[in-house]
Amino acid sequence: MASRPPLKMVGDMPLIEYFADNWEKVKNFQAEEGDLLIDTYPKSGTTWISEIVDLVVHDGETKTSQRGSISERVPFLEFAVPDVPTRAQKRNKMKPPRLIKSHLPVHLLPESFWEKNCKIIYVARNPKDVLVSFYHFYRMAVVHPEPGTFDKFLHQFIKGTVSYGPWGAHNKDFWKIRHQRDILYLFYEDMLEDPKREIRKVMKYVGKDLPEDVVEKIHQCTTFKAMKDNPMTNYSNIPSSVMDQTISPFMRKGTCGDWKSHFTVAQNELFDEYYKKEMSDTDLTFRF
Ligand code: PPS
Repeated sequence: MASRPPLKMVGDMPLIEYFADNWEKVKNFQAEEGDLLIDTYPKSGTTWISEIVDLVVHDGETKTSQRGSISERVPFLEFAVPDVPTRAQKRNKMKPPRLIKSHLPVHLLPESFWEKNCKIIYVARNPKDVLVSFYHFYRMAVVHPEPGTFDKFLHQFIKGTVSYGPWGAHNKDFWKIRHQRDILYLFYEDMLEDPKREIRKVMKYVGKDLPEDVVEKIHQCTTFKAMKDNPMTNYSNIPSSVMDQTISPFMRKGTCGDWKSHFTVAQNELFDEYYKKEMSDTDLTFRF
């Protein structure tokens, strides 16, 4: 496959070129009543929450969660890459509740999600760890442009010229409408702090009352180690010509605070300035 094409604009958002070329289909996607959308800014815990939600809606049944890779069970709405199945056909045949993954911001989501009042689970993560995770993802996934140095990527992230655009607006826009649209807004750092508490929030949101041993089982199946070792969740099914996990594994660190081993003092000061400005018009806060 042709690698590292430049990002292409979709409206005001820079996007992976292959995804942008598939835009008409994405825009016209017909969500159905009962569909549940998992939305995040990239690298915020999408795969983790997807596995949790799939297990919760299937009552913690691990046989069911082993029925296919995470991209088959929770198809990625805007995904389109040569040589990798899009799962769109499979998605269209899925029985409700269909679980769908997307990284699209509020203003670019297909209208049908709002028209059909679909449930939405959003996961947010502190932007320093998002940036680090995204940088390593750019390095290993050739659908992105070359990231260059960490410093160059940090400046692009601050400018909002990375794939899916600015981190701040993405997180703030879902935060703003979370009550009005009944969105379950979760934080990666909370999931690390008390995974079972967050699993119970998902259960409540999707109307499941599962016994304690099942909650424990879901927790055990969705630890970083379990998901890193599980071929259904670690993306080992994606050809190495697309995602080279020898450069950086998809399941990389799974922690809070890895940014401290990447940022220089000057980069941290610059980023803090950006963060302060970005968050001056919201009550949304993050833990680092
Ligand atoms: S993507 O490509 O945008 O869909 O990536 P996404 O899944 O949102 O984010 C990947 C980061 O999430 C970490 N991860 C986890 N952390 C803790 N526990 C579990 N179970 C887990 N599963 C995935 C993954 O390691 C990436 O973060 P980094 O910081 O790079 O390790």
